[in-house]
Amino acid sequence: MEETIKTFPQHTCSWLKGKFTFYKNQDFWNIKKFHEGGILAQQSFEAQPSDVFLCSPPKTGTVWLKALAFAIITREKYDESTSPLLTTMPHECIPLLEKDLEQIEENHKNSCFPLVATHLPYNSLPESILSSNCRIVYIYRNIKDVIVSHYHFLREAIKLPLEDAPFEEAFDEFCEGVSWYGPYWDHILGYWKASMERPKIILFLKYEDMKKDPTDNVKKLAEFIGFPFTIEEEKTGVIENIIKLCSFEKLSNLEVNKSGKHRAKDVNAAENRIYFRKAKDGDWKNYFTDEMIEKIDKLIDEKLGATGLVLK
Ligand code: PAP
Repeated sequence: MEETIKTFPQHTCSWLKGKFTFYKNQDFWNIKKFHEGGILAQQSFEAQPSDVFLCSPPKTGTVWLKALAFAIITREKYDESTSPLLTTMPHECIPLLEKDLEQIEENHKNSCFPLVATHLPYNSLPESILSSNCRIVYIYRNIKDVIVSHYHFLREAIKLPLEDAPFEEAFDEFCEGVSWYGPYWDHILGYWKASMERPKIILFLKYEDMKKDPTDNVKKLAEFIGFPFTIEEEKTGVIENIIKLCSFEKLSNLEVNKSGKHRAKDVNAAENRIYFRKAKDGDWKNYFTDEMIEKIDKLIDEKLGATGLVLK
């Protein structure tokens, strides 16, 4: 398959000093190994109707959503002092469709663990997910903060110092649609259109809304994935405890997330700390010029204006 992927259109990021190449297939950009994993999943993955998919474009709050969903479904077994989240990076708690097919199949056979994560665009999801009517939770985020987060993540992934990574170039590239699993707006549009057609099986969450009202959003999430809170749980603070456990402050200060590595056995294993940067709404204001603001706002109006989603 590697040879096939090499024939896809390619883009090497010059601002990353040529150390990072995206390939385009099925209308989205990705690195080789995740295209490979996505294609493999399309060819062989058999979803079960009880599977719940946590879907997102990168840098929109995936780690947070995974931690919350994991804490929700395991709350009878663990509490905030015994949760595996205290010692395991949230990405490692939930298998990724593009990477962990064996583990997902194992879960199908030997457990009733329903969660699977993916960054794949809606149109590239394996057919069995759609035909099995699996529930899908989708998280998205203000595009400007996503651009900044994406910039730092790629820069850190190849260990490029800040002063050597021109933000303007990264910004222009993102606006051209070249980003991890991008174009970002197409990713959102795909899931949004599907959610209009199948509202009962796709839940849309917004990063900024989750910050503003975590309790309401966590309740919504728990109900949607089939693990609603009881009145007794609400009264005894179970929701608040889950929110605290999964907060940026808590997770980013855990030893595993400060010094551990994600997929430690992989040659290019990323450090967990790069998944926990600032988690600040509006950090983009420290990076964007007036010209950039105008350009991105116009682009988003053009691409997503009709959806009514607020991304600015
Ligand atoms: P991924 O797609 O590479 O897994 P993802 O988790 O979607 O990344 O997004 C990372 C962002 O979520 C980071 O944002 P920043 O760069 O603007 O800081 C990261 O800091 C933020 N983040 C990580 N954990 C949490 C959390 N528990 N609550 C809120 N935001 C978080």
